[in-house]
Amino acid sequence: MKKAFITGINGQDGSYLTEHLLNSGYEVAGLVRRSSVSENQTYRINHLEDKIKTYYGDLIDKSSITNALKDFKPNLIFNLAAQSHVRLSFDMPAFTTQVNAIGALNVFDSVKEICPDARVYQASSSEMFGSSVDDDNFQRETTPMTPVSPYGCSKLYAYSIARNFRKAYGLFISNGILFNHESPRRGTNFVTAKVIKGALNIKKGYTDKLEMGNLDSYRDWGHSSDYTKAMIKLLNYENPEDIVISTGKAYSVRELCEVVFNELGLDYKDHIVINERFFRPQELSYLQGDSSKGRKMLNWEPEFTFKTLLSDMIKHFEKE
Ligand code: NAP
Ligand code: F7E
Repeated sequence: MKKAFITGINGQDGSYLTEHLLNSGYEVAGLVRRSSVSENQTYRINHLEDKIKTYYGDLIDKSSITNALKDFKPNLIFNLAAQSHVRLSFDMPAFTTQVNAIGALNVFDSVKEICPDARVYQASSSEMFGSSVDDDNFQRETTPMTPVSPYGCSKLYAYSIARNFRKAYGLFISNGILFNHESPRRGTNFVTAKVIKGALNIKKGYTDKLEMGNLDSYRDWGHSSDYTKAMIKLLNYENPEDIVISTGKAYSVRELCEVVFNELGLDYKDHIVINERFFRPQELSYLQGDSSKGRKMLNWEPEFTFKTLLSDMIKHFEKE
């Protein structure tokens, strides 16, 4: 049986990835940080508790990674752990860099020492493109990377050191350059889940306002369940590769608000209040991914559209 090890197993992507891997017959283990309220931290994977093995550890503590790899002996390693919130990366730039950049280096260095034949997935991000957009309004594998946040800079380091370890030491490390992806399991301080929760609270009469930041940025939003399937396909591809995964369609945050509020019979203009607190010191204005290389290579297509993604999330948050 093939064995997969996931850092960030209890995150949004980690939980979907674990389900897909178990359904395909993999044995799965993952790294979980120590938390003072552990039952809240593992809510996304509690339903899988009996089927997986977890190790306490932290990307900043390399010995915790090497000990887990020595014990579990995986064939596949998915490095998903990160401080993944872009605006918060401006408040915690050093911590974000320690976890996302040095943490990734700790993973690759551990693989080199303990299991150099294992295949490694690095969770790279469209945030690495920053202010670069090709003339046709898309970002793709060849688009220059000019990140505009501490998060984007930290992910660019991890992406680059992954490529360096691939060439220098012959390790099988692939970068999945994923555009925004959401789900009912998305953290509620990311914009899709925040707008949906906020609109539902207004509909239920709990409040009348929702405070938001910049409504004029554009994102290419897909579903985490679709994107985690692409991660597995990427590690089962014959060579290590760097590929973009996206839907290819961009919408503004304003359009997101319009669709969600309309769906609930509300007008977003009556309820949204702009608060500077939610703006970033530097904004990434436009993301739209061209994933034609990955679609062809991996025979992958997303099942969810922008509208069905939002419906799936609304249905979930309505029950809360
Ligand atoms: P997420 O829900 O925030 O999950 C992040 C995971 O990393 C959580 O399990 C978290 O554990 C863990 N973690 C954080 N710091 C850690 C540390 N120091 N040591 C060990 N584990 C740590 O993020 P996601 O949406 O699933 O994203 C997965 C990965 O893809 C991340 O690397 C993210 O940066 C990247 N990515 C995401 C998107 C997207 O749109 N979702 C797009 C491109 C790339 P705790 O619960 O303990 O915090
Ligand atoms: O913001 C705007 C905000 O925080 C999206 C992460 O998964 O994708 C994600 O990063 C947009 C931005 O995601 C609010 O300014 C307006 O333009 O949902 P977000 P993100 O920053 O794009 C990338 C690819 C990753 O890799 C990251 O890990 O929405 N926006 N008002 C707001 N955003 C938030 N969070 N809250 C607001 O009130």
